Amino acid sequence: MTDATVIASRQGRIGHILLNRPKALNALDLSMIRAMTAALQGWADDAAVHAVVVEGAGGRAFCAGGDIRAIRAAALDGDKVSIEAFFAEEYALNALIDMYPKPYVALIDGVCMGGGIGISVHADIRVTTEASLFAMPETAIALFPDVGATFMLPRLPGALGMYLGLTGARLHGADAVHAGIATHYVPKAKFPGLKDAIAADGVAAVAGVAETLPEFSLAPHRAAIDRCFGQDSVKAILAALEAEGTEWAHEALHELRAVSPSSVLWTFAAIRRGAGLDLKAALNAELRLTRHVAFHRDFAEGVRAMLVDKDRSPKWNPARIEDVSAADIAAVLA
Ligand code: QUE
Repeated sequence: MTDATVIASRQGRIGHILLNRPKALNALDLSMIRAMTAALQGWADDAAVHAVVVEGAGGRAFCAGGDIRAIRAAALDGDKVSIEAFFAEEYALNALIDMYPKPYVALIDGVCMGGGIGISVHADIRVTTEASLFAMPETAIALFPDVGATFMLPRLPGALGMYLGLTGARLHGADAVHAGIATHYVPKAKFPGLKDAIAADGVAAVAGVAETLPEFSLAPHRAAIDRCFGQDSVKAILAALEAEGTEWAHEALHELRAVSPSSVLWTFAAIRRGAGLDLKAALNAELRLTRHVAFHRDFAEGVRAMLVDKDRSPKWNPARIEDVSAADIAAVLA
């Protein structure tokens, strides 16, 4: 066994990447981003490699995100260079996956959030199981849905992307296919053999084991999602949710009131802006946004509350969406 956090190997006609940091739910640190990038670049021109397959080790997660604790530590040290390196190289990897010259298959079993979405959603084939769990939960730590999510979310049906990006709502595997975040739904029991089947028969092997989808669990709320999250401002979204008067709307409102108020506002603007950008331009806009957001007091506080002290009781400043000044948000988005 190796203790490398990324294990890249050739297997028949495929290149295989195993994210191997299971205790951190395979969250990406800079060395893993660099190792993945190097493996993909090496296989891009290798005629013997027909496809790349990416998986997470440990059975619990594909990839839970990025090394956000390290970003917080760098921000508290005023270390702009490290923060820039992390996000620039992570987003370059996301773009490389999008433009990759051969099929890239993400086998997503377990948790797939944040940075995990970035190394899967731009892929040609994104396979989920009944145990997959997707989310863009960054408003909870006062970041914003990045890794190309400002490009991806506004392209989901209706206002689903705005709902997912602002609230961090979680989707199970089949729902992720309905939403367009994943492409195939395969029983977890068939996952162990899938890589070998792709190595032997090519990516068509995935369609061979895909199952019919159960119904979209958000189907009963799709109209309300569009009604509420399709509004032209965060203020109007809050008012629409209050007017809705259902349990679903009450829960969505509760989520929006719990996450960073400033983050809700810059996330709304970033997702709106991403609707008009291509992926490269969206990633560039995201990189500029990280230069401000990583140094916002809410980011240090959000990561403290969710990932460092784990008290899950962040003290946001300003504390309410209504108290955030438009000028502060405009400065972050500049
Ligand atoms: C919101 C987030 C993230 C999160 C939790 C949130 C996030 C992220 C992680 C994470 C999870 C496991 C790890 C790790 C980071 O958690 O972006 O290093 O081992 O990366 O509520 O946005």
